[in-house]
Amino acid sequence: RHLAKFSEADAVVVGAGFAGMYQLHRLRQMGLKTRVIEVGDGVGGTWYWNRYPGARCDIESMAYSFGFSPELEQDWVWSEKYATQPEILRYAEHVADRFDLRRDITFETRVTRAIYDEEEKRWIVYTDKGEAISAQYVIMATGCLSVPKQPDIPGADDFKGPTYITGRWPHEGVDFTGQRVAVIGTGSSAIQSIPLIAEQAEELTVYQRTPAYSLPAGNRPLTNSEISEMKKHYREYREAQKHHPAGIPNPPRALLSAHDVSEAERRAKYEEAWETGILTALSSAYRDTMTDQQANDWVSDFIREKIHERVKDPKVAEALTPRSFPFGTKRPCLDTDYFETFNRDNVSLVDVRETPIERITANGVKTKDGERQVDSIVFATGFDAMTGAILNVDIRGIGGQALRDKWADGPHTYLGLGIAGFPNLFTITGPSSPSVLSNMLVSIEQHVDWVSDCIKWMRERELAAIEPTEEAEDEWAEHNEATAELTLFPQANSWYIGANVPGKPRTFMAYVGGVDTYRAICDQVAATGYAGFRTYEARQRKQA
Ligand code: NA7
Repeated sequence: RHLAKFSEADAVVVGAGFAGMYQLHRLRQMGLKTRVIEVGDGVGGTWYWNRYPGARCDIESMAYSFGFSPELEQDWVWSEKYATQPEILRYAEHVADRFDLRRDITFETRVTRAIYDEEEKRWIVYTDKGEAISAQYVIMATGCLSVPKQPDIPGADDFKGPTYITGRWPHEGVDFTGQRVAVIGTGSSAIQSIPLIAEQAEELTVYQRTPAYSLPAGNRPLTNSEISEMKKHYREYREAQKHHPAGIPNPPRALLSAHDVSEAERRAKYEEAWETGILTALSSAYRDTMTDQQANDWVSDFIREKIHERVKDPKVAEALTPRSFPFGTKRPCLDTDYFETFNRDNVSLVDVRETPIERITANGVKTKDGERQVDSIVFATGFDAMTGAILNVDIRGIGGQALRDKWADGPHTYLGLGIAGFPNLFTITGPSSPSVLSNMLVSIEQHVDWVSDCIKWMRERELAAIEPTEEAEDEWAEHNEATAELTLFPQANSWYIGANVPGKPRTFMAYVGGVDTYRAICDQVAATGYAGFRTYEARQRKQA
């Protein structure tokens, strides 16, 4: 294809979400000419795309924010315990303005290919606007949940009315007043949007395949004293985030096993955790919740009882109760009145395990019980997680090897940061890093800092390229698997494991060893001169 433009940069960053923005800021501080390429017409990534009703973060707003700039964290004022999507987007825009990031971001442009030139030890990055950029480094800041899973239900194209995907919500919003609406899916996105759609729509039918564990968020406005208290101690808090397994230090992880206490004590502890409305409160109530079946059964049963208390019709309550996987092995949801919504007269639940969707028709959704006519369909069916956005770019490394081929049986990386055979290509919160099992902002900052320090180290030594060795990658994969096997995580058919996308290879794609342990490992690798990586000098082939 005709190239409209050829340019040079030190680094190309793909994506202008929180990861891409901070990466740009860091590289610019180091004096690197950096280009960010972004598909959307604004910054914010996840918070740019997910504009469905009720979209909020499931990490407290004062914790889900950048820690790299004490001035930023002092100036910015969050309004609620859990920020809404528009507020987080405003924050992202504020960050872009504050650090003058937009001048290096090319919006409404997609990176289509990235080809490594072994001789030059540089990447050529191609965009859909006909630009080719030669760059020494490519940093994929493409997000873990950024490519919505395409509707995989037969007939999806036959439907005459409008369809919506939660992760690609129209910017102008949607008014469901007077409509019969179908929502397909009951993950976080569905659980957040269903109560609001139910208030607006004439009739709402929810198609559920797997019920979710959801805890009441207890969302509320933040008080001035809470805000000033956090701001007084923000530095210590950021340190605590770094040394917590999920980057969520409150409430702290218990030292006791669930087996150490009486049933009454456990119950009281669960009740207390439930009341906090914090995503990790129940899983950190006892140290063995995610590793011991009985410990997990206790807390899972506690949540199941709560669902039955919240839903009036016992049959509907049971249908909404998760039984097929242990609590926490899929990311739990936080909700505001989700289960109570099924007590409304205009809301009904279809359990598609009992009555599978046969197809979508011109006028509605057909199961074996017949066709239900609807005016709009909302697909809250999730994402091609962790690898989708990376593999959407045709990436070719040493010897022309395609990343898609290398990852045909699942993603292989070293630390979720680098990929053998693909020098100077870094992934922010890449597969087999803790990423989605943590407070993303904490993981993003750690990765961006690590990548930036690595590049700085290379520049000080005038090295042209760095890549992990195959051995390091294999060892990391083994360590990942062994760590996951010590937990209950592999029991769930989750997107952590690729189970939600038909045909996707099944491998556990997140490191379960904790952000704290992981950080220590990454720091150790850096401190030992990037052990597990090999480096290249500019003109010579290989160096030990
Ligand atoms: P999720 O958590 O992947 O949820 C997707 C939901 O859609 C889930 O209930 C799926 O059921 C359901 N689904 C997917 N495909 C189908 C089909 N074909 N038929 C019926 N139901 C289907 O995505 P979310 O956007 O809600 O949340 C993603 C993350 O974003 C979340 O964890 C937070 O961290 C933020 P399944 O469970 O696969 O049986």
